[in-house]
Amino acid sequence: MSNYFKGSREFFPGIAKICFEGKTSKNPLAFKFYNPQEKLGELSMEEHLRFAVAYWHSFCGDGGDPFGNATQSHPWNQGDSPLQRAENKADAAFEFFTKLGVKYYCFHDVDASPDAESVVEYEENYQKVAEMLLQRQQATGVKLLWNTSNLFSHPRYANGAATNPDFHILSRGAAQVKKSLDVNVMLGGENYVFWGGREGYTLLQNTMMQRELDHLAQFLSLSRDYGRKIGFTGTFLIEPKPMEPSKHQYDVDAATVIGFLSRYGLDKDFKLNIEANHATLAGHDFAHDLQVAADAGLLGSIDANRGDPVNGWDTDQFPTDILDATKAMMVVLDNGGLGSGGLNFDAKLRRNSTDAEDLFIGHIGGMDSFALALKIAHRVKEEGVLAKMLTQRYQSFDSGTGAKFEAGQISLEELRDFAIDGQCNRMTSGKQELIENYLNQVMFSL
Ligand code: XLS
Ligand code: NI
Ligand code: NI
Repeated sequence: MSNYFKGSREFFPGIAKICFEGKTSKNPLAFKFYNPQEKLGELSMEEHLRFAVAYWHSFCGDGGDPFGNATQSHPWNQGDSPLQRAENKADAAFEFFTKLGVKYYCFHDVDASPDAESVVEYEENYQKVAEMLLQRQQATGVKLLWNTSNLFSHPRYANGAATNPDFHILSRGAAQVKKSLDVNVMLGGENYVFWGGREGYTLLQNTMMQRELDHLAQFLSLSRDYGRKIGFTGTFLIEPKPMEPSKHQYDVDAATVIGFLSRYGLDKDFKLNIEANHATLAGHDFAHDLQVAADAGLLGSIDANRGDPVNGWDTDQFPTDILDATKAMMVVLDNGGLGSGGLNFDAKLRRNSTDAEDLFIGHIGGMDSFALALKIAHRVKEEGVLAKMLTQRYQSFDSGTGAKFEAGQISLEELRDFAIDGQCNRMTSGKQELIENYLNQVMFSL
């Protein structure tokens, strides 16, 4: 198996395989911190981080925004037919994955394959593209972290897919999920994602919210049953997001999705795909939503990106904030990793980033940031200072009456009697500044 794939033509000429050169390197096309084989504990960086490239932003994005046309034109979008262009795109994508040294990728059905109005034509296109992708996976060893169906771009989905008030539209969404699951199994996908793009509503007075939620649960259950029937053994993932495009999205944040999954008995097959920029749009820290998912045993995978604190929308920037990434990696390490999940760069170049090398530079920055964050988080875990502080902070529950309380062995009257021992007005410092300073100190020591 060759680890370098070049299709009939090279789409990133002049860019060679990206190598690790260390933190003093001045080469923008080299890793400063991401050294794939470097071990941290039992696992190498590559095994801890399981990076993936997102097909949609990297190979379909063109820099266009609601106020202006495309700024980035891609050579792979030239070709006589939609399927020829899809094949060019696949060549460009696998050239990019292998030059960057990323082992996983993710895609929506219509990122990779030409969309069609007719279900049958859609399926035929997708089947042909899946064969192209399989061939390139086999040639390079690159694997599918997850695929998903785009149930939000086409006009038919203006009122949602699984929660559309029109059953005909729901069925069309189901046809897409069915085919995407077929393709997933064919490509050996490790997870399958549902992002509820337009599953939500804008006007309560024309919406039967409870009925829509029941439909969503039914849609997910049928998808799960079909996936299991055809041999999908991976994890189904739901990706929470609070707004954009809908006003009231049903999958607002991790806590909401966890409540939904357990209410409908879906929490055995579904986990969460937490995206940094979605967590911040919901008014949370990235690490908060990761922790909520981890505490429920449902942290499945990560869409690694970041928002801009000044903008109130999903800017999907490459993650370069080391402290933020460190806090995320601390949760991931405490969770014992991401299992079959990974870190997918759901991130796009800025509108004014127009050189071919910029796509590499964006990913290199994201990979270096998470590599450094992993090193810091690993060091913090090894030193055990924070773990010790945490144990001490809660030690009054470790023995005596506190332990009985946790075990459900005392009454409210006994709690009252415990309170009169005189210590119930004491103050204990949470040491916030000390912890913040400590994290910075570890960061600068590496
Ligand atoms: C959009 C989402 C989307 C999902 C996959 O905001 O992040 O890209 O990751 O549908
Ligand atoms: Ni995402
Ligand atoms: Ni997003």
